[in-house]
Amino acid sequence: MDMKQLKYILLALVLLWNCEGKNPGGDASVSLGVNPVDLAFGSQDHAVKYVNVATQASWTATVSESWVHLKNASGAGNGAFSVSVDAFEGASERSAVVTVKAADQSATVKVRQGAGDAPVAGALVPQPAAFDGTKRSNTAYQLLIYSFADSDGDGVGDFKGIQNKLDYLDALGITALWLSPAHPTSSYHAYDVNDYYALNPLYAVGEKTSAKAEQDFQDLLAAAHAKGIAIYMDYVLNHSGKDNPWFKEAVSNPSSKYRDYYFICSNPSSEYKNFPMLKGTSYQSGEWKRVTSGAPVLTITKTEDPVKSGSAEWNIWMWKEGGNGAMVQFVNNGDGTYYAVVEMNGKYGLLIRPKDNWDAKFGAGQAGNPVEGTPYQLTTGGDDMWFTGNGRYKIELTNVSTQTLYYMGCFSDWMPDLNYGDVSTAENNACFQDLAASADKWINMGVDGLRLDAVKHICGGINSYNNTSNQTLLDKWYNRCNATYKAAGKSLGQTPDIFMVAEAWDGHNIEKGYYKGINSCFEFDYGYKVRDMLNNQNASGFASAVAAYVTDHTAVRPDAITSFFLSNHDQDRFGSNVNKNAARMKQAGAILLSGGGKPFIYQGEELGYYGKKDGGDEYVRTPILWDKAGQQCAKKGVNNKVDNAMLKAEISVEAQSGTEDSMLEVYRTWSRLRNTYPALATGTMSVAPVSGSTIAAWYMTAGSQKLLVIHNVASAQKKVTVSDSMAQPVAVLGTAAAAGTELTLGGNSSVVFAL
Ligand SMILES: [Ca+2]
Ligand SMILES: [Ca+2]
Repeated sequence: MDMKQLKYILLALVLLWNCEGKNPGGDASVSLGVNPVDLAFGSQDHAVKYVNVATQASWTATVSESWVHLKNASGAGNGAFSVSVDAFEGASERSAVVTVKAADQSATVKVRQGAGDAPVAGALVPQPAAFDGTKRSNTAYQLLIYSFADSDGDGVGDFKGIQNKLDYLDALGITALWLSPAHPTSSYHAYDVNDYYALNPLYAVGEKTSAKAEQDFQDLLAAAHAKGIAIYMDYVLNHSGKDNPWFKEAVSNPSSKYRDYYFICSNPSSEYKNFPMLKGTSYQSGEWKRVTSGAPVLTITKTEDPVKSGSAEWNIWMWKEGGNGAMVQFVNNGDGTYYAVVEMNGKYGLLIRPKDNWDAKFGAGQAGNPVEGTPYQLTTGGDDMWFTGNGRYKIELTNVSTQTLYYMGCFSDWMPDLNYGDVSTAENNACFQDLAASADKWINMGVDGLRLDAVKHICGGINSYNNTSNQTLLDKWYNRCNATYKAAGKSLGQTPDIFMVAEAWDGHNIEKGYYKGINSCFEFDYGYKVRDMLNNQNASGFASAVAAYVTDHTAVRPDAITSFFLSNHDQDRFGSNVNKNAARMKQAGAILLSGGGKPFIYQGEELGYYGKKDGGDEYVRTPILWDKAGQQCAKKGVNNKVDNAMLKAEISVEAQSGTEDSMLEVYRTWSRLRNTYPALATGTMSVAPVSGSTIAAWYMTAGSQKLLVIHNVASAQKKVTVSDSMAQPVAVLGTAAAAGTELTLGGNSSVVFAL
């Protein structure tokens, strides 16, 4: 954003300070300051400028001339209004006066518009064909439900919030939303699913239940579809959450059918080979986690016995509130029961665990305090227990029979990997069928597609996995979901088949193999290429590489759709990758929206967000700031871990809407262009001869329609000779001027011609 606006806001604050108590002749409680007091526009100036108003009272702004236009021209308390002007052909300067009134105070702002700043000779003025309102592009938006839009004020994004902002997404030209996982979960990001058949109660408005969430979700589906916006759910096939009842039962009950939903065994180093799905992978000790099942009982009673501790295999870690901890070991009674006698004088936290297994923590089933004299059943991984006592207590432990098992959790101990049995017959596997049945539910409800998480690690773990098995499994999954989709007959997509995009996070040469199993994958190399091209100011080979990504994929399967993106929720944001350079961020958006494949815009990129993962993943998952005042921002969705230096008024949707050359308006313009021209929306990309060391240029062709796209990725101006006609410019980013066959592009400037 414009530094000028930031300056005005600071000045307004200063004015507000200065006006305190200084209000000669007026109501002592009312003061009024406006800033700036002089606005100058060029003859053909389309800019929207802002005037800040500092007052405690209601205020109104009016203007003396009809060629000046005000927006949001009244308010109560501190605020701002915008000023724009009509084009002006006159030879000398003209002026108008804006008057702001608050109570009995008034202030004026002079608006000037003058000749003397005529456009550069040959400057290209884009004249795109009118957008007919039909969104024909395939532009998707990666949306984080928890941090996009909060509609009920609890600080966490929700389905109604998304529904309320569909106009925003529609104006951005979006035709599909990839929603972050929507299922019940134990984390904020929700990649640990606790119930694939239900939706997260936090995303409901009103009654916070899964049932209400489902109702809100159905409303969202209907409203999105009415605007031609498809909904893709994020499906996590590699693992469930540790709190999923499937996993809890799998661990606690050896005869449960859910035991086979996971990789559970007593000795993984030798037994991992017995799992057919892990064929072709090697044992990775760090990816197997220990879990102890059992239900010891703890009883605390007052005693006068002597203080006693032992050296048995069970122990208690005790810590006094606000003080240090101490470990007390139990005495073994020899009959499978244990005890210790301790002195207490205040509130103590208690943690019970077997000595040989520090991973196994037993605590209260629900957060609580053991009641003196009452047997207390403990659970694995239970909540903290607190006991307040004065005097001497006997702590007895009974029912300590436990079993220690190992399960595969390649990402984390709270994400146990799912087991689909023998991949060659996975469609008959109970776990596969259960997951597929859950997907059927959502597809039948109207969901248009799926994004599949971490597909490389499904057959295997992080360090050792089997690409071929993964592709086979995905093929079975895709076919199963597609059959449901076709039977449901609710297609909103561009093809009669379901759209499914996989996160196969690897280089292009590995990633392309995954098209054997699924009709789309994210091309991670693309974002890196755009980043490097802009940072190195070197466009060599870019257009040919991007065109080749698409043809490589269609060679694997004719219905392939290449999904391009700049960055996602697991990466440093693209804005940070180009060192917050606004010109490069805008041009990256224009590049993404003017090439082949299916573009995904990541929530916040359209506003110029930046952020790095090193402070925590939350900093690349920042909520949308909807208003300049900062009241509408789902910060609690990311546990309030936000960068307030970035989340300033200028980066808000409110400030950028209608502001020419704002990041948002650039995205809107180029997205509208993509929706206007079939050649951009779904055309074929081929390298244009004007390509050069700093010039990325290509043709987009569909039927008889052909466009020439030219981006100067250098920060300096560049002149090139164009052999095609430059008679019909349809988009300009930055500055572009033509004279004969010579095209002059400013730094990080782009132009598109209709041929
Ligand atoms: Ca909410
Ligand atoms: Ca796995």
